[in-house]
Amino acid sequence: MCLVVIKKCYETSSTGLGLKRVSRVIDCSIGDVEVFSVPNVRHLAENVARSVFGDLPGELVFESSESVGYTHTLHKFRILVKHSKYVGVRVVVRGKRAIRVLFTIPGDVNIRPRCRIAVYTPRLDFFRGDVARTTSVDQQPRGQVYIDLPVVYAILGVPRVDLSKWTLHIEGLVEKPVELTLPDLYELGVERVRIDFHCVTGWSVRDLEFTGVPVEGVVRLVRPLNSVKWVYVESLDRYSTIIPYEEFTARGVLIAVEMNGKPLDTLHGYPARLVVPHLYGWKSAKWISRLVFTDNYRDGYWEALGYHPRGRVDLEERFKAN
Ligand SMILES: Nc1nc2c(c(=O)[nH]1)N[C@H]1C(S)=C(S)[C@@H](COP(=O)(O)O)O[C@H]1N2
Ligand SMILES: [Mo]
Repeated sequence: MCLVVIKKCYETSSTGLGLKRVSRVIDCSIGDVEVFSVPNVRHLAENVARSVFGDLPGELVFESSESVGYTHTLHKFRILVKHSKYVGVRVVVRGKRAIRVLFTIPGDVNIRPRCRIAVYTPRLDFFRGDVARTTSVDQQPRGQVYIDLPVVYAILGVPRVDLSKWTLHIEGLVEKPVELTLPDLYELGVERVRIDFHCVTGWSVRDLEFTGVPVEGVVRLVRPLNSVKWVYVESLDRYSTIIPYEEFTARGVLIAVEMNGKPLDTLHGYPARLVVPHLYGWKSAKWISRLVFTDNYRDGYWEALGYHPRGRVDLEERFKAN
């Protein structure tokens, strides 16, 4: 148990984390470490922390554990630094094996990794063959429990929206970048869909109705270049996420402007949000302000905290695997 093999350390980042006073995230993938209890996991976290940072600035204490689906558990700890500052520690456990340890470091805490930092690049076999043909996920997905209503999340707070100033920028590697108002979106033609929605934490909701612009309409308008591999999404609250281009253009993906026949309410993303039914809910960014077509992977908010670059529900892609 004491022998920890750190396979790779990545530095990951998202602008949104700045609002949480985090300036660096160090994400270590570790080889096959079996853990049986929280004290076990704490010991492991401490070992990894020492090999990454050397001497620790304070004690490493337990904060909480939560299950993520049936397969994963996220254990949170803190390395206490004086004056109530701390470095956050997240250990991702799949089954009985710890697979990654992440450290969230505030700007005013002086602690530096001594290990070599690699650049995280998702495996490119994503782009070979197993692209979803449909956004509907049949039956009850593994590790999900159905509840009646979606839980509202606003990890960076609910932004104030002034519709007279709001536009959606669609840009990057495209022939014709555009900036769209809400009436512009309606003019592109909206469609109504009924979908099941799946949050990575394990809840799902059946039969939500959304109205919005199918992504095909947007793609026809801006004409992405052949080199595009990802769509990076930014929101007014500085939330962000990233979606493989193939999944973004799957049938049924919407830039939604209505839910249950009424404009989205403030909490659900007014004036516009993404609805990507076949990917876990964190990819369905609310209060969107910018879509950037790109050939480069880059973490969004949750991806920077270890969550999967793609997040397919049918494949249970909850956390990064390499
Ligand atoms: N801007 C923004 N978009 C977001 C989130 C968020 O915190 N901020 N949470 C995500 C997560 S984790 C989920 S499950 C869904 C939840 O959608 P709802 O709040 O409409 O139920 O929104 C996603 N989009
Ligand atoms: Mo979620």
